[in-house]
Amino acid sequence: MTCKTTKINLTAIVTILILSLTTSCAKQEPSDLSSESIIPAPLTVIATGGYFSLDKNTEIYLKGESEELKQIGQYLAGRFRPSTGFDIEVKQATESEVPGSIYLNLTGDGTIVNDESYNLDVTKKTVKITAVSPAGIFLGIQTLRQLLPAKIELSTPQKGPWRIPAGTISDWPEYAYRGTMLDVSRHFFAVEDVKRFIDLISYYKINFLHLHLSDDQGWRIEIKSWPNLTAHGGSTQVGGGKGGYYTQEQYSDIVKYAQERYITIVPEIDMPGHTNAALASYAELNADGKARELYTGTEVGFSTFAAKKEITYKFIDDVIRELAALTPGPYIHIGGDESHATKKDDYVLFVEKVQNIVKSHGKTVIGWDEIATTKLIEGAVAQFWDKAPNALKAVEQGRRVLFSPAKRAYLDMQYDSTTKLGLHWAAYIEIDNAYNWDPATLVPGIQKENILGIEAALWSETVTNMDEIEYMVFPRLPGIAEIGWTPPMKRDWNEYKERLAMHGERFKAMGIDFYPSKLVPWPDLKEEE
Ligand code: NGO
Repeated sequence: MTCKTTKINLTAIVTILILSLTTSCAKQEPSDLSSESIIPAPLTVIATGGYFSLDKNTEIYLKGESEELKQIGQYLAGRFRPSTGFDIEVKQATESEVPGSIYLNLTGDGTIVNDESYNLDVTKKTVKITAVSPAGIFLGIQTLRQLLPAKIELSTPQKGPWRIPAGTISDWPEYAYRGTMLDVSRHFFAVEDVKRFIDLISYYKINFLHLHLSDDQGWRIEIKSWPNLTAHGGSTQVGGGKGGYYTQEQYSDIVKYAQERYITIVPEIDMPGHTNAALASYAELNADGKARELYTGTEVGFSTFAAKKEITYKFIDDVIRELAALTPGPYIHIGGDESHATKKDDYVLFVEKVQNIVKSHGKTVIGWDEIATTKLIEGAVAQFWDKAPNALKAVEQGRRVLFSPAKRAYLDMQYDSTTKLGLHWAAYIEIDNAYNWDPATLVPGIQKENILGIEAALWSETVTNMDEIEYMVFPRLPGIAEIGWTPPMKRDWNEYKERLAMHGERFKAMGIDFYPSKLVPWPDLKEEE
């Protein structure tokens, strides 16, 4: 009896082994570009059969004179080097085409739609990414990475083959703004963590990173004219840990790192509420002239700048001036949410004045949806997180809306009632809920032309380190990225979940600590060597 069972089990095991070997061999023969799992889904994909092989002779050729293009070439070579072990050279292209090479063509080909569009042409002989701007080339590279086996993302040498299915992809985004927000105030995250975060989000073609740099619990950006903001106001965080802050040099390093990945940093100084860290650092910013105690809890809505004091605006002007000088991007975010301790008249006065301060430093203002209850200056953007009527007020004023509805796009919301990290005041957000919506139809009265884009926000009351960041962000972010990139007609949850499943191996290869949702048919994810 025992013997028989063992025999049957052995036969079963051998059959499974053979089956899994044949399927994994089949997986190594990519020949149908149209069945590849690319996230966000590209606009058009035409498969031509066969594949290109990346091997030790592959070189990267650049067409177009541009320093940025050279940097992108190096970036691409750098991405492929650790896992392939190939020392891929980056060279300027000549007239004759070198078979077996990757071409980055900053020349356009007459079909390119905008700065973020790219064409990717793969034949047996060459791979070509064509765009009119370096951003387009960079985005095309993200697609290319996803066409190689997941192990391309590992940091140790792997065996090939490195095959890319042949065909043509022609692609551009639905929305110009595809963002993520990271709250570095409630818990502080070191420069290295932010850089890793930037690398991970760029893989999904996210192009804006909003940094929530100040809140009741901590001020995280050095302001040279008001040094106590960080010396005192940055010295703690939720739970009483030691907090931290970015020097201007470190911050500029983050900005540059992001720029090199075609991500624009949007800095936020939250005000007039959510300002306890500043109010603890400078007594004069309080209406009663008394400094507040540092705060390490998670309540909201108790702090406010003194809207009627002149010093408040001198302070804000200094802060925005220094921040604008560190910000190559167009936007500065002024918060404006949950100012429950500010009288309504004061709030209106304050937001109207601060919008003009931002403008005077050459930047475009963004604020949470509450700012739409005041008169918005031209170009101002309201970030819809909570109240649709506020978002509508912005549209009525002829302003655009950035979509971050808490019920769908808050990455700090728990997946379900068993999730240990996170909050659930807005909703439990499973992977399907995060994916299955369209900003252009979510709020009646707000259409695509009123929408700047979409942003997924990670608040960090409960999130304390990189692993926890990754667990809350993945795998919801790829879905939100697809909402921002791919037109609604081309999006379907049932098809998406299959593609997402194939990214499990990529998450693993990148060392991402993701939430293995039961709604997604993940393949068996083996431990990486
Ligand atoms: C709200 C609040 C934040 C919280 C977050 C938690 C906005 C815009 N203000 O979103 O202070 O951290 O919820 O989910």
